[in-house]
Amino acid sequence: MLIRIPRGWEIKESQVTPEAVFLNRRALVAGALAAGSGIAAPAFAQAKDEDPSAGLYPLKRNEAFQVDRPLTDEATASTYNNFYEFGSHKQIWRAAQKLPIRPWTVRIDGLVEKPFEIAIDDLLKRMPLEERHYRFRCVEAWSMTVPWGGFPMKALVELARPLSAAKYVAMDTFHNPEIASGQKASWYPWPYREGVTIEEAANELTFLVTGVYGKPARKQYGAPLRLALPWKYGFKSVKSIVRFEFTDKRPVSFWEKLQPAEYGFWANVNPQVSHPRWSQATEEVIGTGKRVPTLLFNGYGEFVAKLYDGIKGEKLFV
Ligand SMILES: Nc1nc2c(c(=O)[nH]1)N[C@H]1C(S)=C(S)[C@@H](COP(=O)(O)O)O[C@H]1N2
Ligand SMILES: [Mo]
Repeated sequence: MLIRIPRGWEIKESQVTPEAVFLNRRALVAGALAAGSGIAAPAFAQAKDEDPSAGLYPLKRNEAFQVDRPLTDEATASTYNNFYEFGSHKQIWRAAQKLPIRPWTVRIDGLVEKPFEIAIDDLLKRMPLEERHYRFRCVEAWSMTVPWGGFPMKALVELARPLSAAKYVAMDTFHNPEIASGQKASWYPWPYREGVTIEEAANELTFLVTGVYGKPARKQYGAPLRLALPWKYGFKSVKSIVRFEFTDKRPVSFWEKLQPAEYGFWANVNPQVSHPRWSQATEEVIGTGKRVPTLLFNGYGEFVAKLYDGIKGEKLFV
């Protein structure tokens, strides 16, 4: 396997799609195929009766989480997505419609009192659902503001009953190359995996997303269950989760396996710490054509800065 990583000076600012820099011709071809083979459904096509959880929405908004910018408009947000399972470009929404989201079972295992599986609709019944408006900052220096529906991850941790030895929670995306043609690209370490510490998982900001824009999440957002960690770069917010593994070993995530110097475990947003190949000082607010200064912890320091106080010798911002 040969992954060619372009050097910084070979990349123009306008081409910065950092998570994709190792793309070679094969990957580009695979992406194009994925885009072409999707079912032709408009980005908004999601009949209410298609999703058995539709009746749960809209959810009551939790006003504790305020944002200082307008929400990104839905048409823009639902047609500009990262979801490498369906291609390495931003227009994967069409190909993602192939993902079957029922039945959908989530497995909770590892260092827990008793491993179990739960169907997504049973999980939804047991979790405290609400809407939250969060900023969202991708490592590629763009951002959105999104009205997520879902529940605090803390509620899932309580349901899981982890043993005291559990220090981290790893999360895996589905693996089905027949449906997600991006997963036929064997040079990626599928399935997509991410992880957080138990303290991060239980932080009040950490949100498991089941809905977006007042209805069940469209498939391109990572339906039926994805993470939202608004103070970390977007790649930490893993989509279409099928497994939560409680573990005492720090998980090595998808992007960290590929490029540890560029996509680390912590990946907290910090405008003063550049990505090895570009500055993180500002971000393009998608849909506005404007760049704005990036904020430390993406503006969420009051909730999360204390999580990192005692941590020494770690790259907290890459
Ligand atoms: N399974 C999976 N999860 C993923 C990704 C992915 O490619 N596969 N991309 C990540 C990245 S890089 C970003 S920026 C966000 C994008 O979320 P959005 O499409 O809802 O904006 O999803 C993250 N979660
Ligand atoms: Mo991203």
